[in-house]
Amino acid sequence: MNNSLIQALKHQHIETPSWGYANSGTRFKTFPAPGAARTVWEKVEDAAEVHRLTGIAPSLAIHIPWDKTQDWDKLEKFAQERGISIGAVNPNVFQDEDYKLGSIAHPDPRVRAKAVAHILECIEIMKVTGSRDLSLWFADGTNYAGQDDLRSRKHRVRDSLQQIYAALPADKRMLLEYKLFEPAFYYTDLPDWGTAYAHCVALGERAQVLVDLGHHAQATNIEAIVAFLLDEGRLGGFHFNNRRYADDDLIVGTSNPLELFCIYAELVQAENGADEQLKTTAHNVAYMIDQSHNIEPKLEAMLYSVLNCQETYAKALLVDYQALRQAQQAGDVLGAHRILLDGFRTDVRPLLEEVRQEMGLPADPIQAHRQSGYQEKVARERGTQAGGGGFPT
Ligand code: PSV
Ligand code: MN
Repeated sequence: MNNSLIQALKHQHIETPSWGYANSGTRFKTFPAPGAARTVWEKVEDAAEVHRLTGIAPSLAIHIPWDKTQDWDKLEKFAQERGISIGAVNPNVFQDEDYKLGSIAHPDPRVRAKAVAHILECIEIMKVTGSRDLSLWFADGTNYAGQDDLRSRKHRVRDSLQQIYAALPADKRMLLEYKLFEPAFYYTDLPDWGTAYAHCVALGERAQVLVDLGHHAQATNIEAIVAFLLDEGRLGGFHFNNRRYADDDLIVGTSNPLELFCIYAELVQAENGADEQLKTTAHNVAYMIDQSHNIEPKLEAMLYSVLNCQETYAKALLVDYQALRQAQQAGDVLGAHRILLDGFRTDVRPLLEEVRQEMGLPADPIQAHRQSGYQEKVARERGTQAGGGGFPT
C-alpha cells in the first residue's frame, strides 16, 4: 500500500460535537434517547468511545452554556485521561430572552454588549481548555421588510466582531459560520459565505469562514465555495452534516455522497499541491461534525458520520490528480470527469480495514460498537431522560 496514503488516513482528525450526544428534537417533538448524555462529562465519555473505535475523532466541540462547568481544569484532565481534547468553543447567543431581536446585530446596545461579553467569556474558557477555535454562529436576522435597518445591522455586526477579534489571543482563531435562513425568514445578518468572508477580511487573518454543509440553498456548489475560500486562505473549518431540504442535520455523506467527495477532492489537492500557503490553509482546516440525531441511535450515528468522512477522504486520496490535470488541459471533458469519479467509485472498505488493523482498531467499528455493550450500559446507568444537556426540549 502507498505509504503517504496510509499516513494521511491515520492522521485524519474529525471533531465530534457535544450536542450530538445529548437529547435533541425537532420543533415538533423530542423523543428521549435511552442513555443520551446528560452532562458534559458524559458527552466526553461518548466522544471517547467514538474515538476508541475509530481512532480519528480525538476532540470534542463544546457549546456554552450547555456544557458549562465550574471546573474547566478538571474537565480538561478528565477528557485527556480518555484520549480526548476539548476542541472548538461555540458560544450561544440565541437562547436567552434578550436575544429575541438578535444578539450582535440587536438594535439595543445593551443586548449587543451582553452578547459580546458572553463571547469574551468563551475566549477565557478557550484559554483554559487549550482550544484553538472560537466557532461563531448567530441566529440574527429579521422577519419582515422594514423591521430594522439593514446597513445599521451590518455596522453593528462588524463593530461587535471587531471587539471579539481584538480579545482573541494570537494563537487562536475566529471561525465565522453563515446560514442561509432560520430562525429569521426575511433577512439573515450572515446568510452566505461572501458576507462571512467580507467580515473576515475586514477583521484580520485569524478570522476565517466556517462552512456548514446544511446552510446553503438547494443545488449550491459547495465544493466551489471550498475551492475559493481555500485559495484565499480563508477556509477555517467545516460543520459536516447532510441536508435534503434545509438544515436537516442528517448523517454526513448519506444523501449526497458525491458532494462530500468533491469537497474532499478540493482539500486533498490543496494539501498535496506545491503552493505552500494553500497547504498551510488546508492543514489548518477544522473538520467538525454538526449533527443532532433525533431518531437514530446517537453513538452509532456519530460513528457512521466519522466513518463516512474517512471513506470519502480515502476515495479523494486515490484520485490520480496528475492525470486529471492533463485531461483538463487537453480539454477532455468526460475523460477528466471519469478520472475524478474513478476515486469516488473505488470500494475503499478493504483498504480502511487494513488501516484500522495497523492502528490496532476494530476492522468494523459499527459492529464492534453493537457488540461492545456500551449502549446498553449507558442506557442502564443514565436512563432515559426528557431533555438533558444540549438543546432544550
Ligand atoms: C446552527 O444551525 C448551527 O449550525 C450552529 O453551528 C450552531 O452552533 C449549531 O447549529 C447548534 O445549534
Ligand atoms: Mn453549524
